[in-house]
Amino acid sequence: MLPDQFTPKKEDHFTFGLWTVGNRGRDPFGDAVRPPITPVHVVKKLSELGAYGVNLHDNDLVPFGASATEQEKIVREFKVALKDNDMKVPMATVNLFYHPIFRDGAFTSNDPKVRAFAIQKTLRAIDLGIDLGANIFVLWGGREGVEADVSKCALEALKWYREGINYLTGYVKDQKLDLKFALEAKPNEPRGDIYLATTGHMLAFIQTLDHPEIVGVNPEVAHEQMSGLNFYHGIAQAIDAGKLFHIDLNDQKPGRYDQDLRFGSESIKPMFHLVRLLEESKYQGMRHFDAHAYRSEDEEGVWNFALGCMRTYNVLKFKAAQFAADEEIQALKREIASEYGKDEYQLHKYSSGNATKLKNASFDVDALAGRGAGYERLDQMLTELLLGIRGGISSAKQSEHASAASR
Ligand code: GCO
Ligand code: MN
Ligand code: MN
Repeated sequence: MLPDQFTPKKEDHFTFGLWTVGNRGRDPFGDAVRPPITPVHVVKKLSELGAYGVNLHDNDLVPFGASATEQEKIVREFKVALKDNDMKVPMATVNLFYHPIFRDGAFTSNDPKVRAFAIQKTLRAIDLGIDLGANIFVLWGGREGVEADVSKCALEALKWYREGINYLTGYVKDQKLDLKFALEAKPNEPRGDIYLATTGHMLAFIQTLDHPEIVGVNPEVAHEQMSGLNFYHGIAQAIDAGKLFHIDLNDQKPGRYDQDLRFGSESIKPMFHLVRLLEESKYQGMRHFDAHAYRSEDEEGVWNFALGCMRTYNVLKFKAAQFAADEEIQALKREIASEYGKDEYQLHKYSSGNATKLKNASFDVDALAGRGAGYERLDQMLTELLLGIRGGISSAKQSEHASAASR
């Protein structure tokens, strides 16, 4: 494909997990369909495609149980590949789900020895992440849940979960590491039910921790959509709370298992709103993809998948700029806003005087209730813009808005 304005560039800050492009297409019903791709090859290929970096679980790079000498050799070679390809590792994480020891949870296992092992493994993964330059550490508690609630008390499990995270933030503070945690929610899969099922649950939980200032969230598109939730709303809440430290971009058909589809391959309009929000709110973090190629694909399909994720983000960013520059759309938005008038009751500020005024105010309830909103026309304009039959703005203006949106 010839380069165009949507071709990914380093400054777009796109990252992929080693486990994403490295996914071999195994599923509960069938074996791997693709040969393994080495981390060094992933780094080279992603860099060629324009990605900024790669993220990893400890065991994506260093096999479980490797000796210190083996680890040292693997990390040394990996660092050379990063340097040669101008690639970064902005985020690291820990695998607390694959090994059978975690069959009944890691931080929330009933067995204190398993909980201790999980914390030990995470401390070591933090050290590895720091060594590779990461400043975000994601915690996804894939096994932190139950099939049968008779197995453990949910209150106890939450207490253990909190103890685990407090231990880790204690370590980061004590060692003066430049690292923040991002908690990733998921409602189920692989467990029947996973504790702290949504980003909203995580945001509330964070406030109960010892060091909430270094803990935020890592929301994933698929995980919120599995619960039938509006991802854009969840992201707005995370931004509002100052907690959007990282993001897992992918896609998902509603009501399915976790599909981890190519970003924007299904939910074009919701992902438009998401990208517009990320860009306009000046989100500073990485645009990280936690998705994988269809099982039908060979390695070439994997790189097409990766390029597709990044291009779709850039196309949606361009569409957000077009939306902002579309005179008719903006005029309709202004018209809608002006019809609503201004906030004459000062609702942003309680005072006893304001409250007295409000209690005595009279409203024309019938007129207010009878008014149509105009959103059918507005949303149709957005639909046509996304389908490519609107966009009558000059290319100069488009790039002006695109660069404003990326600032
Ligand atoms: C999943 C999760 C994981 C995590 C990853 C980072 O559903 O499998 O999304 O991919 O994001 O383990 O901790
Ligand atoms: Mn997922
Ligand atoms: Mn994820």
